[in-house]
This record gives sequence, C-alpha cells and structure tokens, in this order.
Amino acid sequence: MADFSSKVVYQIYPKSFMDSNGDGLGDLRGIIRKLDYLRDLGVDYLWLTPVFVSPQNDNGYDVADYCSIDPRFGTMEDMEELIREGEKRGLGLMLDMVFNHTSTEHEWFQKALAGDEKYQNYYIFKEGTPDKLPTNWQSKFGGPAWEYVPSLGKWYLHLFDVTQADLNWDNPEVRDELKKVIFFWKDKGVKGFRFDVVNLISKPAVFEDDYEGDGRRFYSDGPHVHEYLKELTRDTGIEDMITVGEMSSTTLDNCIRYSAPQEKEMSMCFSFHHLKVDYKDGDKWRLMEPDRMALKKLFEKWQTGMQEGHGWNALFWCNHDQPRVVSRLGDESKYWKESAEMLAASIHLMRGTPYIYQGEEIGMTNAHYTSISQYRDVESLNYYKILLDQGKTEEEALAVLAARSRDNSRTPMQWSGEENAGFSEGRPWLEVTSNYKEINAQAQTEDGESVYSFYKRLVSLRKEKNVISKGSIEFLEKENEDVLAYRRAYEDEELIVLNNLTGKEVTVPAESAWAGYHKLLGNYDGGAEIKEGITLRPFETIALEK
Ligand code: TEU
Repeated sequence: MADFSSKVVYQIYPKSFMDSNGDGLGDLRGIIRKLDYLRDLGVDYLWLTPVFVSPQNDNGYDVADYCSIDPRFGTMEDMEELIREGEKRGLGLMLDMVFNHTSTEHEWFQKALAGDEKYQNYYIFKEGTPDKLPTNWQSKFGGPAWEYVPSLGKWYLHLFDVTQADLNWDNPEVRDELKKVIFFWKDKGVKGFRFDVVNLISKPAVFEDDYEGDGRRFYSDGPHVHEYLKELTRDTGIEDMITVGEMSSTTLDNCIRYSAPQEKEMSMCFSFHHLKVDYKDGDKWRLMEPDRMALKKLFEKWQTGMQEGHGWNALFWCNHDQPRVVSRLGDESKYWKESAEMLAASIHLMRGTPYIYQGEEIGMTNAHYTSISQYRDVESLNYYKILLDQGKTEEEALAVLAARSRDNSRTPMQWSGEENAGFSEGRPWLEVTSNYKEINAQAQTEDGESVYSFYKRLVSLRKEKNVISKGSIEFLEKENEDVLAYRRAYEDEELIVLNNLTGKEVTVPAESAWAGYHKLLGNYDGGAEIKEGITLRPFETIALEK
C-alpha cells in the first residue's frame, strides 16, 4: 500500500460546484473551468461524488449505471477531458463507488423485478407476506429497511432510500460485476476511489430483529467485510492507488484492519464518531451543544489508536452529508475567520490525510433556510415529516433541519459576489446561501490573510514538513475541555499545536522549552507570549516549531 501522508484531497459535490451550461446544475465542464483554482490551492486529488447515471433520488448515490455519465453532468468525453486536464495540473481523480446498493432503476434490479432469479440473487430478497417484515430494521433515512414486491411475494432490503436496493456481496457474481466497474475506471486513468458505506456490504447469515437498536449492529463491519475488501483490492490491483472507505457506525479495531498497510484493504478510513458530539443521546435529529471533552477524547482515541495499530485516518470536518463546521463548532459571526482557521488547523496538523470539502476553504456556512420548500435532500424531507409526526411544531422541525440537514453542505459553491454567487447563469437547483457577497472565493484568493490563504498554507506545510505528514502524535492538556492540544514529533523535529475551541481567552501551561520554539503558523498576528503559560485568544490556533 502506498503512502499518502503528505497528500491532501479536495471533495467536489459536482451538482453544486460550477454550472457551465446555465441549467442550474453543476457539471463536469464546470469543474474543468475551475481546475486552476484547485491546482493553486495545492491539493493532490479530487474526489467527485457520483456523476453516474442516476434518477437522483439520493443525489447520485442511487446509481443506475456505474460506467456511464449522467447527462445532467455531461458526457464520457467530458469526464475523459477532466481526467486529462486534471493530470496536467497534478490533480488525480478519485471517483465514488457506491457498491453497497444500486438504484432500483439499475438494469440488474429491473431484471430481478421481472422474475429473473439470477438477478434476484444480486440483491437481498426474502420470501414473505405483506403483513410481516423480515426484520424490524430501520432505514437510515427513516422508515422500515424492507420493501414488499407483491408480484414476487418477496421483500428487498434497503438500508437507505427505498429506491436504493442493497447488493448481495455474498454472491461472487456481484463481486465480479463490481470488479469490472473498477477496471473500467482504472482504464480511464482514474487515480483513486472512495467506497461508499463499504463497511455495510457484508450482511449476517441470519437476519434477526434488533431489540436494542435499528439493526445496524447486525450489518455494520459484517462477518465477511474484510475478506471482501481484500479480494476487491487484490483482484483489481488497486492496492497502490488512494482508496478510502466510508465506514458507517464502525469501530477503531475494524478501522485499523481496514487501513493498516499489511491488510491490503483500503489506504485509509472515514469514521464519524467525532461528528456526533452534538447528537443528543446519539440521535442526529435531537440537538445539543457540542460536547468538547467528548470531541477531544474521540480525537485522542482515534489518533493514538490508529497510530498504534498502523491504521490511517482520513481527516475531515465537512463533506456533502455534514453541516458546515464553522457553523457547527465555530462562530459564524464574531469570530468567523478565526474559528474557521482554528478548526482547519486542528485537523490538518494531525496524523492522517486531510480532506477539504468544497467551500470549506473559504469558510462557507450553513444555509439558514427558513422554509421546508427550500430543502431538497431526501433524508431531510423524510425526517421533517417524522419530526412533525413526533409532535414537533413546524418551527421546531425547521430549527432541527437548519442545524442538521445535509443541504447545509450542498448549497452552490460561492465563487463571487455576482448573481447566484457566480455558480450558475440559471436558477440554481438549491438556493445559494445569502452571505455569498461577503463569503466567496474571488474575495479571498488574492488576500494573503484570508481563510483560503490559511488553507493553502496548511496544504503546503503538510508537503514541507515530515513532522506533520509522518510524525507521531501525543495529546496535551487532556483534561482541559477548552483546548485541543497535541505534540507531533519526527526524528529531531517537534511541533506543538494549541487550539482554543472557545470564544473566550484561555491560558495553558507551557513547557519551558517552548520559549525557544518559533511560531510556524497562527491565526492571529503577533508571537505567542510565553510566560508561565500561553494565553490563547478566542478560537486562536498556534503551531510552535522546535
Ligand atoms: O452516507 C452514508 C451515511 O451513513 C450517511 O447517509 C449518514 O448516515 C447520514 O447522512 C447522516 O445522517 C453515504 C453517502 O455519503 C450519502 O450521501 C448517501 O446518502 C448514503 O451513503 C447512501 O448511499
């Protein structure tokens, strides 16, 4: 397995990145137009969320043909040009493989519905009657995880939307079909793959009701998942490409096995525990203030745990499923710039491979929608109804969506202060966030003090400094819930990273040696005053280099 410790990945949600033809939808030619912007940021790979043929019930994560480009996004020729033009700029493409399920409009599922038993065995069908669900499992998008097909007298499993039917990975024919997809895109010159909810692919031999939860404990990190990932990586020869597994409701031990080089499964893992510290009782749809101590403990567990197990973390705050981190853990108003930069440094200087989600590099915020008519995400629309059914008022339900909806991260990229933030000359498919005149790329790329320039510096430091890309990590100030602090060390190099997670001034004890260290990076002017301790200003981040 290759070493991606000095690399940085930029995630593009094509539907919202750049629209080249004025239909209000982002497309591949729009991405081609912005490749110089991405090259200048200094990133190495571009992860595109799915642009394959899809009915778009889950914005492309319901794939109907893995080897064809959905006309909404462009043509195969556009994709081939994007791959070529990206290569010219040192940008490798990483495509998103949604292998846990297909769209019910996929040819395979249509043949299954028509009664073809070969293709029924591509999915998880269970004989039954309409009055008795095979199990009481719940879909992650709300409602039961099974759908009854009267014409077949069978139920099929869908852990996500009803139009996303789970594939049967125990069937070697399915595994072979998916290997062909990898070969197809490898041959096109793609340099990496993200595997969507790939730790859910191995279902249990016996399906049983879950009286403790929603069923995820039976199918997450399932019985054959490691075997299947080893087989996929081995048989497609992708062990030296950058591969990242999205691991839903996973464990540290499994993520060590998924990403330790000697296992030859994935290069790295996305895990999400650090993004649930504001879920009341673990429920995304019940709000609470972020638990900063829990956040610190989770970072310590996963950073030191993966270090000891030789695993490798993907480092991220944002993606197309998560609210914008500056709104969630920072301060959008008084300390917008400082908190956006502190949050960036807090993970970019850790051990792992950082991911920047489109717009994060300019401090884009949540959408602040005020009406259900503004939302498009299937998960959000389902849970809005569920919240009302639970007795929440419309205002309460909208407040939950404003904080938690995936649409918060899917608003059009804010390129400029022009109409539609320069994203489209047509009406955007999703409303632009109203602060685009203040927060946009054009206003920041030439400003050496901007959030964009701070991210650019973080990316370049990872390439310059072995202590960042290869160094060990040890956490400091473990019991101080206001500060996320750690030491990185590599040979005779040392870096002390101090992050004030709050909007108040905090002082941390300083080791005497730090007085001789120099400030490598910070989001405030001036040096670090080191007396008995270091006083950190609101949302201040400081990196002290030996
Ligand atoms: O997400 C998996 C996943 O678990 C998320 O849906 C997450 O649980 C949820 O958004 C948090 O509330 C992947 C993709 O990233 C997501 O966009 C897809 O909707 C999902 O899989 C199904 O393919």
